[in-house]
Amino acid sequence: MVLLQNSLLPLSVAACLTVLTAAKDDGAARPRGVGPEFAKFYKDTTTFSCISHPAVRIPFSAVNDDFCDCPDGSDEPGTSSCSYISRYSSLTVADRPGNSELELAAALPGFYCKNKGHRPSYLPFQRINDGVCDYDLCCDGSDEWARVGGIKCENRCKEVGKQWRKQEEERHRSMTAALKNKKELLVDAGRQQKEVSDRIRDLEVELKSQELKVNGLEKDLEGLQKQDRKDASKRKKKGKLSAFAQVAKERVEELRNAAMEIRKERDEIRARVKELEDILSKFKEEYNPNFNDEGVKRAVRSWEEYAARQSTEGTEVAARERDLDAISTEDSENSGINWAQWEAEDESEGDSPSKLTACLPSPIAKFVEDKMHLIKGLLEENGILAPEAGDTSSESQAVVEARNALASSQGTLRELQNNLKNHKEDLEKDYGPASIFRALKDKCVSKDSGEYVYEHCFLSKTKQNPKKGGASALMGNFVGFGTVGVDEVDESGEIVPVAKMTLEYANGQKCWNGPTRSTTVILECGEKDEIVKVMEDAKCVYSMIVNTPAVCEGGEAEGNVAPRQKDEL
Ligand code: MAN
Repeated sequence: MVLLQNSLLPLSVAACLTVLTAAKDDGAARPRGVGPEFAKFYKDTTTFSCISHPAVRIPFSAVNDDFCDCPDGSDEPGTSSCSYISRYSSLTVADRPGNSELELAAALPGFYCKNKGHRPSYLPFQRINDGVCDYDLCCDGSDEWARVGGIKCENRCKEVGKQWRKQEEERHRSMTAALKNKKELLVDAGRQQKEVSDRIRDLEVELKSQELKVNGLEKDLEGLQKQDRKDASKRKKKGKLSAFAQVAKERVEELRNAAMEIRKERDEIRARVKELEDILSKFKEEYNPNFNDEGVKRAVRSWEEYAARQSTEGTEVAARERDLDAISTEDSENSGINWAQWEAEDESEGDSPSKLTACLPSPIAKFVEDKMHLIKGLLEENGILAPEAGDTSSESQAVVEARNALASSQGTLRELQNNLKNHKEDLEKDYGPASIFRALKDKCVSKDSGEYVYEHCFLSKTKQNPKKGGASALMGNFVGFGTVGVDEVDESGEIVPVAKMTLEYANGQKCWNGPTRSTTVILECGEKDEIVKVMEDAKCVYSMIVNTPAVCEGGEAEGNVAPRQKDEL
């Protein structure tokens, strides 16, 4: 409808009267509620073409006549009669057949408030002449131009503007500080990332050299063990011979002592015999053969026979004496037995495998020896062959030391391998845009709220600490980044959904009769890291609003940003 249909409508009358009176300050007169950027559409004061639908033309007098003629509401910039048309969300209006959703999108952002002394803004059309002074968007009070119910909204732009400028200055200062802090975070994150890359490089070098060291020590141990086995085998055999030699030596000693004892007794007896023989010799020489004493003559004859027998044994006795002289000495050469030689004797010739390998060419001998040790080890491990007594206990100090050195070196190698793995995994991990959260990892912030002090440790965990004491509840461990749509009021007062970055924490302490605790941390740009608000959206399902410079826009100038892993490695 172009013409006024209902003259009873007071707003319509007022609208007709004020169609061109409201916005004259930008050089040309503009209908009430039209912002300077839309002035060009209202220049023709005879006919008005709807902005988004220029084919729909109406007399200019129908602009701001409090009746909605244009599908985009552009003919009513200063009244609320087209306010059902949304700027962002489209509506289907059943009583307006033919109007598609697109056609119903509003062409204008709202009612333009000049707000002289402050800053202009657009007020949602439904708030025009609603009897409420909307000083938040229209500090000059121009939205209540019809004075519905006698309301008069005074111009408060001076004080509102002053307050706003103060807030803006603070906001600007805060944003400047936030950006400075963000840059510091970026630099810190870049430095930390570089440290990880450098450490990986160093670890790779260390690992290679440690591998070589372990290989060398393995070979050393192998060689020493082999030598040890040989020595043990020698010792074992030599042991048997030594024991035998020891016993023999002791026995020989006993016999020699006995022989010497007997020789001594014999010499004493000999001395006595000699004494007797001398007596008898003298008796033979001195007796008187003219005395016909048969007994004396028989005794002399017996003596003469005895003396003749003795002289024939002389050489035999001399030889035995020499033997006894030799036996009596402890000097091994003279005693005829070289005990030292027996004790040190290497009887490896008695070792049948060694005997066998000794006949083989050395590479084959080595192969056979290795195989034999392997088979022997297997048989011992499986209980088929009893392990050689003192196999390990008889290990030489050199082998023990080599084994310890190898074990310690292998431990260091394992440590290096784990370290390298952890560092590589860390480098692959998501630390957010430009890896900025690397600089915040494990940093904790807390907030006193109700019965608890809540704690948020970036990329680590969230916690609920009871103020009255008692155990704290883990509200989740970090699982990753996410996004959430949050409704925000934009500059024109419209509620618009905005995507916010989140940090997700899950698998916290089990809730009695409920799920395990979890937290969504919604990140907002702020000068410093702080928890702004904590909510329990459902039983044991929490959300926190956390301010941090890390999500403020900008600041990623070259040099601040952590290099990408690919470039880095
Ligand atoms: C504790 C707190 C609360 C939670 C209840 C559930 O009191 O962790 O946040 O709702 O346990 O029993």
